Order: sequence, then structure tokens, then C-alpha cells
Amino acid sequence: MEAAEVWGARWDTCDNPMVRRYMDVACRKQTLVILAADLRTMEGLANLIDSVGPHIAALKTHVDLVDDWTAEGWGALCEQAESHDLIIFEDRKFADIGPISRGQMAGVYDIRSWANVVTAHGISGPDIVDGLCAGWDDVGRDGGVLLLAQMSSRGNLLGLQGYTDAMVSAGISNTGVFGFIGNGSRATELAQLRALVGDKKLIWTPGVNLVVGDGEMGQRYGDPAQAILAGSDGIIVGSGIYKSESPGDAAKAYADISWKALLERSGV
Ligand code: 5BU
Repeated sequence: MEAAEVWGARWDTCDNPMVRRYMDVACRKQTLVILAADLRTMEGLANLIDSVGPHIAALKTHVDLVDDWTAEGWGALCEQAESHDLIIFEDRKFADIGPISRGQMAGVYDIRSWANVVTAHGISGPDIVDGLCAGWDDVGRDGGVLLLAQMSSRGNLLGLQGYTDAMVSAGISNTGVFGFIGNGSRATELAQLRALVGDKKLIWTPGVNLVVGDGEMGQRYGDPAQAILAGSDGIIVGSGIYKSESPGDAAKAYADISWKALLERSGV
């Protein structure tokens, strides 16, 4: 299946360099699943990546969640992810002013050297995107920023009137912006976000699980197919996969659902 066909207008219109790479990977592997690999040991992560690697398009990390983290071990883990053709996405939720965000791309974890995509809040203003892109530029790499336009957790303040619109206006014309985070747990909110965003940027959505409803500590879950039909381009799934008895089978099930929904949306 041609990527241009399944992604429709977004294939031509999206302007961040990392987007087509994601779209290609998703088509090659027939999956829109982004694994939220929220495990706390390097060994657990390595095993998980190997069991789900063929069924996911991107690996989402929280590098500061790992108890036995070492720079060397992390480098090996990233190589393992790359051998599975995965986009590496650090969900760091940067939020500081531009120059500090640029510096935080370096530091102990040196995120700029291994992540292809990172998340950021736009609360400090639009220059955070340029700061993060300058971080990649410092090591001769390209990347993309996902701005948080919505969140999946209950009571989050991004739902206050005007915030989502302001975030989209601030990010839509910046080529450093890969896309926006939308709320996978509420298809109607997501459809509103898609209407604001148009085809210029991707939307990735956490808060997705085959078991819909309230999760732990304020997390909320919506249905994966509904999220994609409402305009999501990537479903972020964590516990729905890694807590399952067979993560490989669970990842494959989410992959099949996501791919089928994309084909339905694009009408091919
Ligand atoms: P879960 O196990 O599928 O609930 O994991 C969800 C992941 O997505 C977890 O890593 C969160 O940090 C991440 N997340 C989220 O749940 N909701 C949000 O609004 C954002 C990120 Br942004």
C-alpha cells in the first residue's frame, strides 16, 4: 500500500521532516501503535521491545523512569529499537524557556542524540519549539516536537477555554512541530482538535485502551479505532500492551485495529 494513498492530504501537507519517516514506517509495518514503554528496568525494556517490535511504529520512553539506567545500556537499547525500524519518542514534556529547553536536550540523558520526537508544553510560549530544535541542531540531527494541545487525564488544565486553540495557533506554522497530542479518551474532543489542526500536522493520542473508561489515578481511556476515525494518526498504548499476558499478541491486536481504522478513514 502506497503511503501517499493511505495518509491522504497529510502526506503532502505535513511539513516536519520526521513526519514522512513515521508515515512510511507505519505503512511498512501496517501499524499506528506507539508503545508507551513505561517499565523500570533496562532488561524489562529490552525484552518488551523484542516481543512487540514488529507490531509497533514508534517507541515512547520516559528515560527518567528507569532505575538501572546507564548511558551505555541506553545506547544499546536505542540501537535495538532502530533495528526494529522504530521512531524513538521521549515523552519528556519540556516546558521551560527556549534556551533552557535547548540545554535540557543535552545534560545527562542527552535526549537530542537519540530521540526523533519529544513532547513539550507550550505554556512558556512558542519559542520552546525553536529551543528544542536548536538542541537537535547542536548535534547535527533533525527532530520533531509534539505540542500538548489536550491531555488524557481527568481535570487537566489544557481543557480550560481557549488553551487548545491557542496551542494550535502557536504551533501550526512552525516546521519544528511534528504534531499535537490529543486526548485519545474522548473522540468528540479529538474531532474538534482535528478540525482546528487541518492536515498540516499529525495528532498522536494517549489514553487509548481496548478496555475503555477510567484508569488508575485519573487516567481515562477511549477506544483505539474511534480515536483514529476521529483524526488521530498514532495511538499511544502502554499498560494495554505491557501489562497483558502476551505483549506481542496485544501489540498485534492494537496494530490490526489501528491499520484497519486508517484504511477505513482514508477510504482505500
Ligand atoms: P497507559 O499505560 O496506556 O495509560 O500509558 C499512557 C502513557 O502516555 C504514559 O506513558 C503517559 O505518560 C503518557 N501520556 C498520557 O497518558 N496522557 C497524556 O495526556 C500524555 C501522555 Br501528554
